[in-house]
Formats: sequence, C-alpha cells, structure tokens
Amino acid sequence: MLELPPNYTAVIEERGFTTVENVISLAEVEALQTAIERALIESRDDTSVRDRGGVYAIRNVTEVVPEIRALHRHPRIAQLVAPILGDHALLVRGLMFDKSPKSNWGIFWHQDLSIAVRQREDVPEFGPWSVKAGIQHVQPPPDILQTMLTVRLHLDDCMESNGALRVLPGSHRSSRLNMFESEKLQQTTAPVTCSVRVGGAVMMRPLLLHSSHRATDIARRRVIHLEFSAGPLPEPLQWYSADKITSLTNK
Ligand SMILES: O=C(O)CCC(=O)C(=O)O
Repeated sequence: MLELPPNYTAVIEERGFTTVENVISLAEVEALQTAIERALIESRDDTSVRDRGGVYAIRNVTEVVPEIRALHRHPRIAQLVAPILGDHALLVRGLMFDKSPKSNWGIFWHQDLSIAVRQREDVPEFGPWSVKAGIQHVQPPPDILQTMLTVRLHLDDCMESNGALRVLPGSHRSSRLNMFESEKLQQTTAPVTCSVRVGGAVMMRPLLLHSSHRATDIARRRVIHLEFSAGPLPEPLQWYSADKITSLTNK
C-alpha cells in the first residue's frame, strides 16, 4: 500500500495539489520508458507526436502506449485517485511531456481548460471547440473541471533545474479565470515548485494555475500526465476515452 501524506484529500481541496513519492517502482518506470521509446519509433509520422526540434509531447499517449493506458488498473494510481474522485473515477485522457536538451521548452501560467471527447455535440455551456491531433476538444463548464484530478507521474527526477512544474496554491478555487484575475493571482500568490523524484507523482486540479520554465541543466524530464474524472459527461457527450479505475472496492 502507498503511504499517502497526512490530510491528503484536505490538502488537495485547499491547495489544489500535492506530491507523493514512490508511487511506482524503478522497474515499472523503466518498463514505461521503454514502451514510450518504442511508440516514438513506431509513430514517427504521427501528428499526435508533436515536434519542436525534438519530440516534446505525445498528445494521446493512452492510445499510442497500451502500458500507459493500463495504468488505470494500477492499485497505487487508484489509491491516489479514489479518495478524491470516488471509486467510479475514469481515466479520460493521457499526455506525455518530454523536456530534454533536444527539446527544451517552457509554458506560461495557465489552467487546463480543455477536455477530449468522442465527437462534437452542441451542448449548452460547452465551448469553444477545437481539434487537436484529430481529436475533438472542448472547454466544459467549470463544474466538470472541478470533478477532475490530474496525476503527473514522473519518469525522471524532476527539480527546478530541469523545468519542474510551478503552481499557485489555492488558485483552483477561483473557478475559470480571465486574464486580469489570472494576473492578479500571479502577483499576489507565492509560486511553489513541485520537485519530485523518479517514480513519484504530482496530483493537481486542472483549474490550478501552473507553468514551467525551460530546463537550465541537461537532465531529461519525462512526465506522464493522466487526467481522471469522477464520472461520465452529460449526454450525448462522451469522453474520448473512459477507462474505469480498479479501486480496492470495485475490482
Ligand atoms: O509539463 C509541464 O511542465 C507543463 C505542461 C502543461 O501544463 C501543459 O502543456 O498544459
């Protein structure tokens, strides 16, 4: 069993994020690294593998790497997700972010506002729509995002120097922010750098303001970003993928 930090659910509620070390073993990390390398070789011309000099993200990594999709069945992932979203939580999207000397990038403060869905359905309060790597994406109303949790699983040690995620604690509580509200929080909230060792994870609410710097050293930084939701979307909308977690109670 995984040792969760004290007040795990209260901390995520209050601050919008927390970190947990040793979620998966080094052997599991290596198996995932190998599976990703294989997928990158096999899908060289695939638009889901975006390129800026080198590969820096695999957009639909749960489709491309079956070993990553299978993480919804991992008991320790269920242990992280079920206390926050309940026993019927679904893995609804997976991305892989890579920072390396070949592809060093940063991203400014933002909230994760888009979800991936099976097909476009015009439902009130859902929009705007966009297509990314051939998949329909939409901005849902904030109450959908408030019942989601992202688990960022680290396949390398990740420190300030290799571009760790930075977050503004508590910013998820302000719902969807406009530019002025976001700037105000950037000026008034002290950022926290989420340093995590290989095999550890950052859990965060998608509405938490987050950013990351370009790496200043050459250490690679691979992160598997898994988005979970508490349940299905309002009909007729459907998550692009929806794999139920295997929690200790719904095996
Ligand atoms: O992995 C990172 O450093 C940030 C990625 C991110 O937040 C995004 O692309 O939305």
